[in-house]
Amino acid sequence: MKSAVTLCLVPEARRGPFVFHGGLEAGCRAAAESGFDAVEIFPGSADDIRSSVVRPVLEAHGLALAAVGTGAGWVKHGLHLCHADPSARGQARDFIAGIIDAAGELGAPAIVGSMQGKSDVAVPRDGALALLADALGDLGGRAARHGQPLLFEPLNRYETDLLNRQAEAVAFLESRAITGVMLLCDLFHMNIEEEDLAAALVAAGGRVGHVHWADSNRQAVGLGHTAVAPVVAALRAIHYDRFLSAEVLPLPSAEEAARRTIASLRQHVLA
Ligand code: LER
Ligand code: MN
Repeated sequence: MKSAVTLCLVPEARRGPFVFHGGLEAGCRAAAESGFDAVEIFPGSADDIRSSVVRPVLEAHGLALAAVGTGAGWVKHGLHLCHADPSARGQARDFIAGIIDAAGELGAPAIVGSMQGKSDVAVPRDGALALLADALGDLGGRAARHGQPLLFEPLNRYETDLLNRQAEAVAFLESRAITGVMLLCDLFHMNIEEEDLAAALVAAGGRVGHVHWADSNRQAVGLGHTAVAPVVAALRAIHYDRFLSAEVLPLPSAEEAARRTIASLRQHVLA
């Protein structure tokens, strides 16, 4: 398993669960100095992660790109895949597609988290799930053309009413024959929704494509009360060898969140 840390390039998301802010160069330098293998970037749009801009910075700091978030489509533009307005849904899909292509050129997958959306009075849950299935099928195929999975992230009930648990998401993908999509299992959301984090990971098995390595309070692992030893044992049991990415609040500071995350990885994963 490899380590990653979040780097947010979007001023509107400064209060979000991201460790580093303040630009690509400064964030990558801090990530490398902290000892991470990779960064997970939250860009304002595909334009922020042009290969000609990002690749030299990653190379200069010896970092990989773990994944790229698409949530700025929601945070900056109010777009999501189940929006009642077809033109907003189309723009949401185009926004994600642009990031899939730009991330793909850098050899990384894109994430669908908050861009999955939620139901509302105009789009009841069944209809929203049908829209989501159609979009994920299309975008999963696009990601596959880059040799990447599309990472779909079940979110907790306070963020969406669509798919909150890993098993629900797997059943959804399988029953609708959606290919090219893997799960992003965020330990913070799982702490709210799952009965047993380790059992949920084992059940998701080979569908687990990315992990957000966060404690119960969305701080660095070690600063909350999630028992991560069984989580790591579950990931080993399913032969998970991808990223553990610290999508956590920069508390008590970005540097300390990074330091505590690396310490948790040394204690539980690299030991
Ligand atoms: C994104 O990775 C995430 O976990 C969400 O909570 C963002 O809304
Ligand atoms: Mn997450």
